[in-house]
Amino acid sequence: MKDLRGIYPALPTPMDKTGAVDRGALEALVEYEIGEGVEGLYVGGSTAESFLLTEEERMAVAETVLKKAAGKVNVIVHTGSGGTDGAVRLSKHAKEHGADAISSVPPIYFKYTTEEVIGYYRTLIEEADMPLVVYNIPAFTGINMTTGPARELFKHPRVVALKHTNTNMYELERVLAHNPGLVALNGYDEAFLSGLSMGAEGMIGSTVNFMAKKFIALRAAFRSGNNAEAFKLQREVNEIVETMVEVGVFNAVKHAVSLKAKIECGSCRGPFKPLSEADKKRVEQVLEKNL
Ligand code: MN9
Repeated sequence: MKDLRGIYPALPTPMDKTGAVDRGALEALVEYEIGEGVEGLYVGGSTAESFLLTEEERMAVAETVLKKAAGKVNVIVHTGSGGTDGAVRLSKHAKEHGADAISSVPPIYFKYTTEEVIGYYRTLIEEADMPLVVYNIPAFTGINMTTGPARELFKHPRVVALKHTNTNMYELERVLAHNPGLVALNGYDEAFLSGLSMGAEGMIGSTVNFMAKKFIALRAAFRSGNNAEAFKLQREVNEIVETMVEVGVFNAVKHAVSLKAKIECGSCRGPFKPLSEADKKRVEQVLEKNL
């Protein structure tokens, strides 16, 4: 089993002027991230606008990243979908193309019972025969996997990691305490230091795309016990995150990648609204001050 600990950018999906997926830009981004020293890539998550892409596009994105990464770093492919069948197809596809693990948010929109949610995850694991990273993001899905009976899922031997996109650090610590061997990857970049202090052994984040080195330095400061430095770096991150969330985080990340990595990512699909010129300026200024 691959060691999934580490710092991962949640890759955006670069799009050209017509709104089509730009595979060339995505390849360039994969190369850039590996050069920045990340330990893995997270493909097709929230930042990738996965729920705004067709199944074919999601497969093309996963294939492009897996081929370009060529085993140099871990690749986790998010295969979560509105329904079990689609998620199984995406998971089998990820396996065929060499992903190290699949990952999924719980099934969204309809209100499923906990048994149904756990059943969904079990089906993905069994049908794709893959290790799974549970993507817990209750603010988006309305389902919390780290509290109540849903936590049973973490007992499954092939549930190897949790993407904890939640600021409840007590729940993170409790899930880890009850499931030795489970790897936690922090999901909110603005809470990385808190996550580390409660047992996370890495992170998956949208802002990693353009400041991986800052997160690597933050982790190093934490590990060496330099709390003041770790906190200073987290504060700089948070200045950036605050502005980005205000203007729309996914478009802001795409803009920051075009500035820092010199890779044009285009705009997010609707209903997301493209950044105004004033918003772009705000992003540029906050990066200049804190990067
Ligand atoms: O994948 C991202 N989650 C979401 C991780 O966007 C839902 C985070 O990196 C956030 O974008 C970031 C800003 O809140 O922490």
